[in-house]
Amino acid sequence: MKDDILNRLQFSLGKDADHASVYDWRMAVSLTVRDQMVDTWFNSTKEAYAASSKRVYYLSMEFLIGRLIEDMISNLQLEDTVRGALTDLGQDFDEIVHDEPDAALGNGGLGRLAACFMDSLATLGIPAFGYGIRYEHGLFEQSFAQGQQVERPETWLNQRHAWEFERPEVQFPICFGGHVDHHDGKTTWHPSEKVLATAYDTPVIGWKNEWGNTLRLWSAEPVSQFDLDSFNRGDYLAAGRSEALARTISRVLYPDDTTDSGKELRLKQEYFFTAASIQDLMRRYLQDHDDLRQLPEHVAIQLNDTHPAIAGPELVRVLVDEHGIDMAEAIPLARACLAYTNHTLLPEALEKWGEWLLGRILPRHLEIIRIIEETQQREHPGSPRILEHGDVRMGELAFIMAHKVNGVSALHTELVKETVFADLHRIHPTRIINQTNGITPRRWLYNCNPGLRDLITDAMGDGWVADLEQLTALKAKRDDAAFMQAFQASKRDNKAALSNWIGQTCGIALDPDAMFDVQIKRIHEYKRQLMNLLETVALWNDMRDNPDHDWTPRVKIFGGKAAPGYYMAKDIIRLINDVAEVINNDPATKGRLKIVYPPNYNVTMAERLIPASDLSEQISTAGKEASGTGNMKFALNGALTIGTLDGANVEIREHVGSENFFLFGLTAAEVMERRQHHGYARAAIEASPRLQRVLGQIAEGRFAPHDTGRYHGVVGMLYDHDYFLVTCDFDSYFDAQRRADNAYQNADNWAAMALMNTASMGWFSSDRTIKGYARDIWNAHPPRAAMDRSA
Ligand code: 26W
Repeated sequence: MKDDILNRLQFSLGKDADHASVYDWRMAVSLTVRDQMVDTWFNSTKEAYAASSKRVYYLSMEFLIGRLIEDMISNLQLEDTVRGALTDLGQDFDEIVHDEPDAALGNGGLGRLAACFMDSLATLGIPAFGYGIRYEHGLFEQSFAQGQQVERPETWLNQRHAWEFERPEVQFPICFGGHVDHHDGKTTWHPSEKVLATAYDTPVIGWKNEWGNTLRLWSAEPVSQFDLDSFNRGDYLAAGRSEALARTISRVLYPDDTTDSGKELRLKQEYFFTAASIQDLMRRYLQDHDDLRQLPEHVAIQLNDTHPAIAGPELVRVLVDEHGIDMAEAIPLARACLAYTNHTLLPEALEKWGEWLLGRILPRHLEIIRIIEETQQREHPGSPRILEHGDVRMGELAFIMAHKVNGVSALHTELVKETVFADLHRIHPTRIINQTNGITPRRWLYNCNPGLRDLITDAMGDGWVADLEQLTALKAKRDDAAFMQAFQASKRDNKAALSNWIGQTCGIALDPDAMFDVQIKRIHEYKRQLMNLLETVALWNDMRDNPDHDWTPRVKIFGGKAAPGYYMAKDIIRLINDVAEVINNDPATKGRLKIVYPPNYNVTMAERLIPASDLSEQISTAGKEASGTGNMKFALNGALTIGTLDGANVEIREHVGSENFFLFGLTAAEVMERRQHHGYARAAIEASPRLQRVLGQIAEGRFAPHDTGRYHGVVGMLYDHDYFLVTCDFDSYFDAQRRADNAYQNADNWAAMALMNTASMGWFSSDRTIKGYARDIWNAHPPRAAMDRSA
């Protein structure tokens, strides 16, 4: 290993050890490790061809990968080897690992789920491709100026990306605009604009390097690089115009995670990667097959939400216009290949494109959508329409063009059947199924929590890493004092390490024995960071009013970005920082209460915060969080959940036991019922003196003395609107927090509850989730029976 690293340093980086920077060492290590996986990758591809296996194609606008270096090293079981080699070379493994920028090609839950799924598909040995966009700029960098979020372009590609292979030979033309003409039964699309999609491949190697799949990300390139005539005329801007325009398509990730921007460029991004992916999978299929009617036997396409829903019309277009299959046959043929996952019920997140816009950008597709609509209406008169009020509704299109539609938690799937797709569910009663989300235990325990990992592996071997339900064996350790001692110590060590990091990065001193209460996720009103903040102020008031009480010291940690155009979310960020400024400098509650909000929350920060957490905040308004996956990561790492009966919280509580979960709040049904009562917010506030006092303090500018009116909007919203029932759940939430305080006072009992969480989270492995998709949707299997863990 040592020689290989030095070799790469010399011949790939052109550096000798004495002059190498951390970047150089990281690249040398990464390239050396990458060398070790290429065989597996090649052999897997060959095996899939040899077995003419069915392939899974996971189409997603987002892959929230984070860093890859640790994942690659541990999946190849090379950690000790690399650590040893670097030590011999006088280099620090952790410093080198931390030098890698996050690949932040996603907004939040949907993007991270796609990344976890890729790891599980490879670990299970199921032949698969992830298809997405190679954004030049991922999710923006967040910093705070006077407590307010500031966005700056993210720059992960300013450095070479060690893990990707450019594939200049894999390039497809992508067309836009123009018009369509029909001559004697033949349809021809005459596009007005064309760009090229070039592939960049990242190998996805499973646990223990047994199988390798590919993440293929498309980058937009101009058909013609450079307009020499304009240049010679001195019109330099014109010379580069077509290039700039083409590259715009894969320039940047849209930072909205719940609001449909409706922007033309977003539609072009969605079609760009979808069309490139379909051309690529068709090319691969036709290499070994010539009868397209067998396509569904060999191709399973999963649509990660509606963002790639244009795949339906695009596949039909290719089958009909390029392969001469009859429209009436092409539609069911395409449907048999396609499946769609819904990740949200929020009306503003359900994509719909103006018919005029979609018709202008994709004229042939609008024609095909009209035919799909007619076919659906003919086969199911009165069925909900795709085309409505001049809009193309992508949810209805995805549903109608999919043979299976799934929700991402048991509760969410029921709500999908009862609300957003109720009418389509009545017409197609077997199409909607549930596949509760999961997380990869490789990244979210094995890599991010080495202390707990080693404790578990010493106790039961490492079988759990690829078979997480083995963790149930840990329940027997509850009465093993030595084990429980070590279990508590590993959490304490993580908290001490985090306290150091927070000290360095935020300049705030933390007490590692305090309860670390953490809420990390995108900022959104339905996730109710505001309710957490209000409870914190109420606790502060009580601590000041009752200084002699034996308070459980509490550290409130927030992390999360707001979509740049989401002003209420930005006000909530500012309020959290303003309140932190006052409370953190209040001598009356020094050592008892601290608020920390490290800027630029991302995957790597989650890996740092979650292993050091005691309490996991999963407090969304019931019926609004489709699943959540952070909730699973916390529980797996021995944090207790305070939460509502929402999304996957319901199933987590069923698995860990209600006695090991701090439940509060209205249920989804009660939320719907309460909304019928006009003035429910005011009534709730009047019924809660504690809440009233807190809202009064915020409204009068207690946390913004130089701008007292700063939060009139936020408080006014709670009194007059409060759509997410913060006011109605506040007291129940406050009481649950006090129950957590009391429980934390008994460290051994808390540790026992934490152990029950870790031991009971095996079912929430994304390996289990992917096995469900493979069984119930894709009918896909690992070609290598040995790896067929679905048996
Ligand atoms: C069109 C803009 C846009 C972009 C992204 C709308 C909606 C989205 C995503 C669907 C939002 C998202 O990330 N949803 C989250 O998906 C997770 C994975 O299934 C769930 O665990 C979360 O509950 C859900 O909010």
